Amino acid sequence: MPTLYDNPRSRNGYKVRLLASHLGLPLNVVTKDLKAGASRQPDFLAKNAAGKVPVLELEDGTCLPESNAIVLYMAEGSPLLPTAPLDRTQVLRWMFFEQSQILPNIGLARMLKITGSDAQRPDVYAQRIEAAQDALAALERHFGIHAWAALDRFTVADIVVYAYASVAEEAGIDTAAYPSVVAWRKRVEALPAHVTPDWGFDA
Ligand SMILES: N[C@@H](CCC(=O)N[C@@H](CS)C(=O)NCC(=O)O)C(=O)O
Repeated sequence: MPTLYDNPRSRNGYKVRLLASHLGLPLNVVTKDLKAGASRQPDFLAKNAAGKVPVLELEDGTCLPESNAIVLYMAEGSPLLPTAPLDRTQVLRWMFFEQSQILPNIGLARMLKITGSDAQRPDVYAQRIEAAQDALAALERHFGIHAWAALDRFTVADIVVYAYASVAEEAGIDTAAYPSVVAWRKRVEALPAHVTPDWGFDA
């Protein structure tokens, strides 16, 4: 069984666990204490030179960092990752958008907020909130006319975008301005295989 190095607060790790639930794939989840610097120890840096979770370690010892790369690897051959070139490119388009527009903005604003650092670094926090609101506005325009992210059905694009779009409130953003995003989040949460972010740690 593959091992996932992760932390319960990591929404990047949650993408992988949420996908594992949708695919019915077993994972051995190992918690890395990020506050204690576990991801920067030599043994972990040998698994991911960037010193970040999540990392998926395969049974042959191969280590795969980067949440979206892990998701692509795990979903290969499943209905959640289309094979037709244009369909797959639509999925990748949202995965790139997530890494460039959603994760760095909602993710950092959330981290500043939940650690209380938003008051110490108000300029950084305000800049990230503004960019996060731009990203949410783009999602609002999309979900105003589309039920799902990439195609006319649920794919891994929905999983990766959901991971941080679902914690906008934790970043300090009022989502009342994004009703179509909220409605799409509810569609994701209503799927039978949906699990909450703490899922997998007691497995
Ligand atoms: N682009 C990476 C980002 C990974 C990342 O930022 N991980 C955070 C937790 S969500 C982390 O490990 N932080 C600890 C550190 O940087 O020491 C991905 O999508 O997996």
